[in-house]
Amino acid sequence: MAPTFGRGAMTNAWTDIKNTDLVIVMGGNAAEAHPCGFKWVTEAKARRGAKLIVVDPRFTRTASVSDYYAPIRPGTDIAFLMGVIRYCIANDKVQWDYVKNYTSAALLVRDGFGWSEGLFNGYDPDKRAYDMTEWDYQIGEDGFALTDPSLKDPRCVWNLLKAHVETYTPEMVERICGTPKDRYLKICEMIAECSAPNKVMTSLYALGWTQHSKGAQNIRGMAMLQLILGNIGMPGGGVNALRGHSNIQGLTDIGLLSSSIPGYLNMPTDKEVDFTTFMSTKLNPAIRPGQTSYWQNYRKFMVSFQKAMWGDHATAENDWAYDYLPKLDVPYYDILRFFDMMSKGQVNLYFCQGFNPLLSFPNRAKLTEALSKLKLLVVMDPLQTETAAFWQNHGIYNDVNSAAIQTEVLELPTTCFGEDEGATVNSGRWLQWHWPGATPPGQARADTWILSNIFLRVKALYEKEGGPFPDPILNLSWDYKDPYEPSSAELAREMNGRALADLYDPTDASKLLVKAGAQLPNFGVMRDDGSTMSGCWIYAGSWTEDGNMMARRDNEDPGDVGTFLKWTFAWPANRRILYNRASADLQGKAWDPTRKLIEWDGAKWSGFDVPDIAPTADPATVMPFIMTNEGVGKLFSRKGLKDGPFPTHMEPFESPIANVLNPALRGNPAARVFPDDLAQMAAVGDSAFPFVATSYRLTEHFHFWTKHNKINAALQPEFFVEISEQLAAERGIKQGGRVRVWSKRGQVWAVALVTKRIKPLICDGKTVHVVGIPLHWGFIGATRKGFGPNSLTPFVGDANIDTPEFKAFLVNIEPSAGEAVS
Ligand SMILES: Nc1nc2c(c(=O)[nH]1)N[C@H]1C(S)=C(S)[C@@H](COP(=O)(O)OP(=O)(O)OC[C@H]3O[C@@H](n4cnc5c(=O)[nH]c(N)nc54)[C@H](O)[C@@H]3O)O[C@H]1N2
Ligand SMILES: Nc1nc2c(c(=O)[nH]1)N[C@H]1C(S)=C(S)[C@@H](COP(=O)(O)OP(=O)(O)OC[C@H]3O[C@@H](n4cnc5c(=O)[nH]c(N)nc54)[C@H](O)[C@@H]3O)O[C@H]1N2
Ligand SMILES: [Mo]
Repeated sequence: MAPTFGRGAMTNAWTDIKNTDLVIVMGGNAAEAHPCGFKWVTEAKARRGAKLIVVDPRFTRTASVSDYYAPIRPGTDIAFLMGVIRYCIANDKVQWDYVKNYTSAALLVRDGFGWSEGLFNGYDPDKRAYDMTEWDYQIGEDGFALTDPSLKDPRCVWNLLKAHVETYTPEMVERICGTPKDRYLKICEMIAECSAPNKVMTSLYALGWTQHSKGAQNIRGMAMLQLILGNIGMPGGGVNALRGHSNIQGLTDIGLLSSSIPGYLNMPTDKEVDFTTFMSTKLNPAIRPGQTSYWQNYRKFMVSFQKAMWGDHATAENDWAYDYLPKLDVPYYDILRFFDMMSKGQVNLYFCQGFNPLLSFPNRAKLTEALSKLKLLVVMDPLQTETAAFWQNHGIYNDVNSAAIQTEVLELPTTCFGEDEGATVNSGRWLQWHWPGATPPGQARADTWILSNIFLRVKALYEKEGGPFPDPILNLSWDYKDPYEPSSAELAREMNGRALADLYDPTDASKLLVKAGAQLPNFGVMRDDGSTMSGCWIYAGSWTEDGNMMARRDNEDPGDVGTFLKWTFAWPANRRILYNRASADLQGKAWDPTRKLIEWDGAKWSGFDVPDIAPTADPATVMPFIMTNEGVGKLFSRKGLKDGPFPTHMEPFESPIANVLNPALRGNPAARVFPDDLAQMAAVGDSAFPFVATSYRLTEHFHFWTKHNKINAALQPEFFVEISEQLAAERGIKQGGRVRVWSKRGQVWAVALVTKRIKPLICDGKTVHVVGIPLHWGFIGATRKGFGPNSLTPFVGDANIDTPEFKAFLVNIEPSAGEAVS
């Protein structure tokens, strides 16, 4: 979403779903994986007569309450979505005023950009990468992108998009996706209606889209469609990324991914030798006149972060302690790369905190090999995990030679999130403060206690023994009442940030805005001269001089639009619907008077949400997508994604049919794949692995930890796989019988669930069977011992963020010894 809208977060809020006319759940199964949030879909259906469409390889529990369902072959959503865009353009179902003004449709693209046979220009097969030079606008002498507002120029984004989607005819969509043409066209028709300014669709997705080697492009397909329909910024609209773990949104916000710093700032690379070089690519000038291009403030957030980290040791003279930051020598250390290094013996110590990779990461045989090569594995978890016990032999369920494994394993029992105080950030970016629900048992200690103790001991060692560059550790700000256990309140206040000197209004030097030592009211007051500090700029406003905004529980909702501005705090700046300026037209009036959110009164913006635009920004000049350089939503992502400015159909790495656009392509041509892993993948159309497998969750379990709970264990006691009646008949498999399922990387045994919920699909003239594999079993806990999909899954990820390709791979299946159980 960031390459399209400017921010990578769910655009709207859970409570806003009630405002929609049409919900499309594609690439997720919200009724099962987000049952609480799904109640807002039920509200929209019951109160507004909203319709629900589900597109999923399986007829899920979400599908069972839908108005319209269509099946799709795993890993083919781009073809489907590009086909819907083609349909909208061909049938003039476009919200033209929105597209012309609020998207990049009119911008002109360089002549060198083009595509053929499933590849864009500039592809180098040896590097598995594109040269992106030509993926850019034509820039005029004034530094701004050239445009053709009449949309006649063949090089304008709109005409390029129109030509690009021409391939995806209904026949082509059916051929690639296996979705019957009549079902597909009915869905096109339902979606296209939402191009009217007073009709709005919302998209709910999760892993059915992300866990593919082209996951980011799946999401971009929907982001572009929603721009064409004029549904971004609208109440009841948006692209809603439904997050997973209760605080996974918080995890990305505070920079726990190896390539980021809190607030979506970039971790420097080793080529960025000093702060000036680092900042030189982050100046973000506006590329159209008069636009906000808010990332121009980057330096303020970066310097404030450095001040939060190193306080008085971060000065103008030492480049704000830029040298203290680690520098990346590769784009990032994602988990696939890290485990690959571990499997090659390049890692000695692995600290595994709140994570059970032996079950949750792909190609378990490789993970076991990798963990066996460590000297020390430290597991911080409230529960026993399979990862901590990877060296134990559990028969077929974990068939290892324990005597041959030399890794030392230390388990540090932690508290569980339910026993802690703090904020959990939900998908809708709400930071909701919570209080401990129970007292931690036994020797369990909070994660902060464990990490603080380790830090203070490492620091003491550096103090005693020195080292090549101890400064980042010795000088780290650690200003807590109890240094051995900083409180959640102290950490939250630090993330919000405070003034380090009196802050005066830059336009009126006599006006004191914030006095030294006070909590910052918002990120608008941050400075790049060292006079402010903030651990995570987007959280500014969450703990102000008025107290803990995240603990607020006032459910007042003027206008009944579901924004609830006094309930907790939402980043950024308590906005509930991102890009909400786009809910109004060029005069600043709501497109749909029944969906009024914010409006322009001739002097300023106001309404039921915090405006996502400067309060006095003229509606005719300043466009709504303030985080992009263009000010508009991007139909052409320029160099934003490694695998192309438009989404193009790519097969999964393991696929039953060749890419119909270019049979020579394998998977995503720009995805990184390690050579040993490629050798472990089935060939395209491999007759030894004829079936497509996908993996997913069940509502009765949460990953691998609820199997410790007897009630959940009783509800879903045993590992099974789902297959169609046709596949069962073809292979002589009985309902409830035992089966063996194997891929090129491993095998599992399971109970067969023969179901009408999965049907064979016809793709490129070939019958394709889908095998469904749920996620939740292992060899520890109260359930029966079992397996999960990851003994089978391939070790490859998305080209842009390396989320593993868990949702589409090849397997074989046969009946196995053992009695039928039901
Ligand atoms: N009860 C419960 N709830 C959970 C979790 C849990 O373990 N248990 N886990 C949480 C976490 S961390 C996450 S990330 C979320 C995940 O939330 P979801 O993504 O909704 O969950 P999944 O069941 O993994 O996958 C969703 C659906 O994607 C479909 N699918 C597979 N491949 C494709 C494809 O190529 N295209 C399309 N259109 N659909 C496809 C699957 O059939 C499945 O129905 O759930 C969260 N909520
Ligand atoms: N094939 C396939 N594989 C998948 C997926 C899929 O759909 N298909 N989904 C993927 C996704 S989206 C996810 S999120 C992963 C989930 O994979 P994991 O995150 O590995 O699974 P969990 O069981 O949720 O592990 C979280 C651990 O955190 C512990 N924990 C709970 N509270 C605390 C705490 O306060 N402190 C500490 N230190 N620990 C705590 C729990 O006891 C648990 O052991 O699986 C991924 N793997
Ligand atoms: Mo997740």
